[in-house]
Amino acid sequence: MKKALITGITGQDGSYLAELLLEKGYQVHGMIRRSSSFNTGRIDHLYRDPHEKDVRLLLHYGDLNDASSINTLLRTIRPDEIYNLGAQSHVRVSFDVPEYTAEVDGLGAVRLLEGIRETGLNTRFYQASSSELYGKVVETPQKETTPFYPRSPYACAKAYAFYITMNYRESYGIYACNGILFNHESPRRGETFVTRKITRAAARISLGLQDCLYLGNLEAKRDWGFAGDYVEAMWLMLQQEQPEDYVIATGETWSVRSFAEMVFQRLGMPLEWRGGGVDEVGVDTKSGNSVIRIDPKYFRPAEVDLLLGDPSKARRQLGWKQKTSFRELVEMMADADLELAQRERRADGVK
Ligand code: NDP
Ligand code: GDR
Repeated sequence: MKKALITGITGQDGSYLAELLLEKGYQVHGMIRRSSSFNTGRIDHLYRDPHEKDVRLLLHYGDLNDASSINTLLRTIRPDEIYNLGAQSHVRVSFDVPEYTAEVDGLGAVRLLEGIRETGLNTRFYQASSSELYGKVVETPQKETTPFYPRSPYACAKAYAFYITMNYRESYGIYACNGILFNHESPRRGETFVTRKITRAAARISLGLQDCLYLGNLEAKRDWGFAGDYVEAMWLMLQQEQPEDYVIATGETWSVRSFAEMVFQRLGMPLEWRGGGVDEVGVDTKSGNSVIRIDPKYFRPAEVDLLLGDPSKARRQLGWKQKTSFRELVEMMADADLELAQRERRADGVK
């Protein structure tokens, strides 16, 4: 039975990847952080008491900032594959905690790679690289050969992780790949990322649980796919003859404004925009209420204006193709958050 170690298993991607690897018959080990509140909500449905028979999902405390915990996990688990998904993954927050972000997102990768090198394990390594590496537009669509231009402490930390992964591959012959993944979303997306923030708020507004949603830059454009499709690409990258780096994207780009329009439309609130700049509002044309307002605190010191990926190498070499369209993604997220808001309203009524 193949053994995989996932860092960041409690996150959006970690939960989908754990599902995929369990389906494929792997024994899945996840590194989790000690937290004073529950942080395993996304994987609770996969978890079984380890005292039961044939349990294939095993969780271990550790931290990407703690090399000793990493080395202990590598020595005891001896994984065939490591997926390094753990990160302080919020770009805006990385401006507030730049040093911490560099530690986890940058040095975390080299701690794992050094662990593989030191223990001499024949472990394949996946690094969660990001389209944020492209940052300021140099060329579109962005592909594996497009130069990087990081625009945030997050992207700078991920640039170090990208190059150290490449360097350990070239220096020590470790099978190590960078997946340069463009934004991918799902009903499990963290609630402070813009897509989920919009679907969550729109659903609550549609049921009268909330009045208004505050956003930052509506003009930013992103290449948004479905996380469930993207974890398949991570696995495929580690099953090839040669380790290489791949862009994973849809090849379409949409603005934050368009995303919001589609979500509010789906939930029965067609939007009209009035005013401009920081005074712009999104009005629900049915109720006449201003349901979207701008709060400059969500603007970033440096913004990534446009991301649009070219996934043709992944299509050609991995046979990977996205299954879920942008519209299907919007509807999946809006519908899931409507259900969640309905449950909240019922729970409120019971109180
Ligand atoms: P999430 O923010 O949902 O999950 C991040 C995970 O990292 C969580 O499990 C978190 O644990 C864990 N983590 C945070 N800090 C540490 C630490 N110090 N040590 C160990 N684990 C830690 O991210 P996603 O699932 O969306 O993304 C997965 C990876 O892919 C990240 O590296 C992200 O930067 C990268 N990426 C994501 C893209 C996207 O669009 N989603 C696109 C490109 C790259 P806890 O639950 O305890 O907080
Ligand atoms: P991003 O995702 O920075 O692309 O990083 P996010 O959803 O945070 O922002 C996307 C764009 O929306 C604009 N925006 C807002 N963003 C947030 N979070 N909140 C708001 O209120 C808001 N209003 C407008 C942002 O300015 C930005 O342009 C994600 C993360 O998952 C990274 O870990 C990953 O590497 C990249 O995607 C690819």
